[in-house]
Amino acid sequence: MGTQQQAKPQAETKPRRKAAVKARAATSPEALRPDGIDGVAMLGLYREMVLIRRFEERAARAYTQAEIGGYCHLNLGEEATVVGILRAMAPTDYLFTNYREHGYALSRGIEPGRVMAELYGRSDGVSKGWGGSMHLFDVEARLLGGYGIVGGQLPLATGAALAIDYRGGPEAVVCIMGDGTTNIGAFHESLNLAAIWRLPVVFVIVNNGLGMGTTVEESSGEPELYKRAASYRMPSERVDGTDPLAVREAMLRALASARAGTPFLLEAVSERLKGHSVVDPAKYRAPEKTQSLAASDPIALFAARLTDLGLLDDDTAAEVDATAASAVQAAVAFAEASPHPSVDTLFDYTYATPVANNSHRLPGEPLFSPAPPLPNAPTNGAAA
Ligand SMILES: Cc1ncc(C[n+]2csc(CCOP(=O)(O)OP(=O)(O)O)c2C)c(N)n1
Ligand SMILES: [Mg+2]
Repeated sequence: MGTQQQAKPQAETKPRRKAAVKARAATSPEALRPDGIDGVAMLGLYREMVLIRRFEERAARAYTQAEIGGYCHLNLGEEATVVGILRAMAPTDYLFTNYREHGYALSRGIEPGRVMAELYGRSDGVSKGWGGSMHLFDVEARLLGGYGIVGGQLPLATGAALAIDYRGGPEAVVCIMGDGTTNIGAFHESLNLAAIWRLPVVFVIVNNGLGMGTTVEESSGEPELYKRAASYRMPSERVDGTDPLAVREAMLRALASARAGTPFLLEAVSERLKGHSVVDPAKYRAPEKTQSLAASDPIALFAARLTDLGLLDDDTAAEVDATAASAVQAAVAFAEASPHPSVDTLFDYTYATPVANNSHRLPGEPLFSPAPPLPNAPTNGAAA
């Protein structure tokens, strides 16, 4: 698909930054890459995609059974993009994403039970039950959220890349967003800063064609979103998001660029197979469009490809499916057995500064009541 390689702006780089870039570039890209893709690895990608699919279908069911509260957005149709991105990342790289992130957590290797328990709001969840579907967070897996505010993750990811740059580490940051997010101010601010500071970050737009019910064409002056990078003289590329191998290869190029000090914008194009969230029946879609979605199903497409290559037959496909189904069943059992978090821990992970764990106190209320009077403040009855 399209590519757009641009010359880097020749802004003066401070010596410290130059040293950091040199250290990153000197780290062998091979050492940072996962193994190449052979038949076994391709089947592994397929397994991951099927696991995400079964997990999301089960999450949808649990949501309609009121086992899951809050909002719930699924990666249905984006499985190839998810696994392609994750397979290109080194384990030491950091990942930021939005609220549509269950698949990213699973593909990052987080136990399905811990992800499901978080959706159920239970204490064994990745965010100890206080985050829910939109706020999965796991420092060990270097998954730094899960954000419900559209675009909220972009400045944070840029800041993380700045921290890496200061330390001179070999890591990179990957920041996922939807197509609708490219019209948020933080998109411009983050890409601009990443470009001028030459930060090790890859911004990935998962273009599923819709921001809730609004199409990319209706919302974007430039609907070929990867071209937005030109405003920052940042290299960019558009890739078929239904092809996990193409996504992985594009992502390896993007990460190599970012590690060498040139941030990258990657656009992966796919379809959102269902509504914006579990409760959205997506009635705004034309019936013909809904019917044609099956042709963009990345799992069916990859299965056909693996079959052609002689890597998948009916028995193997059935075994992959059964394995994923039983992993998801075990995840649900784990979530159901996990206790609800204690109300005493309500504020534990909310504020950096200590706040009394008193669930009757509202955030922002003064800690000590009544507040002491201000010096020189008029007191009741005092002459003005
Ligand atoms: C700042 C902000 N504005 C509006 C919303 C409501 N909202 C939630 S998701 C969404 C659409 C985002 O679309 P996109 O970036 O394409 O991501 P997708 O849902 O398709 O993955 C909107 C407008 C929000 N959460 N945050
Ligand atoms: Mg979208």
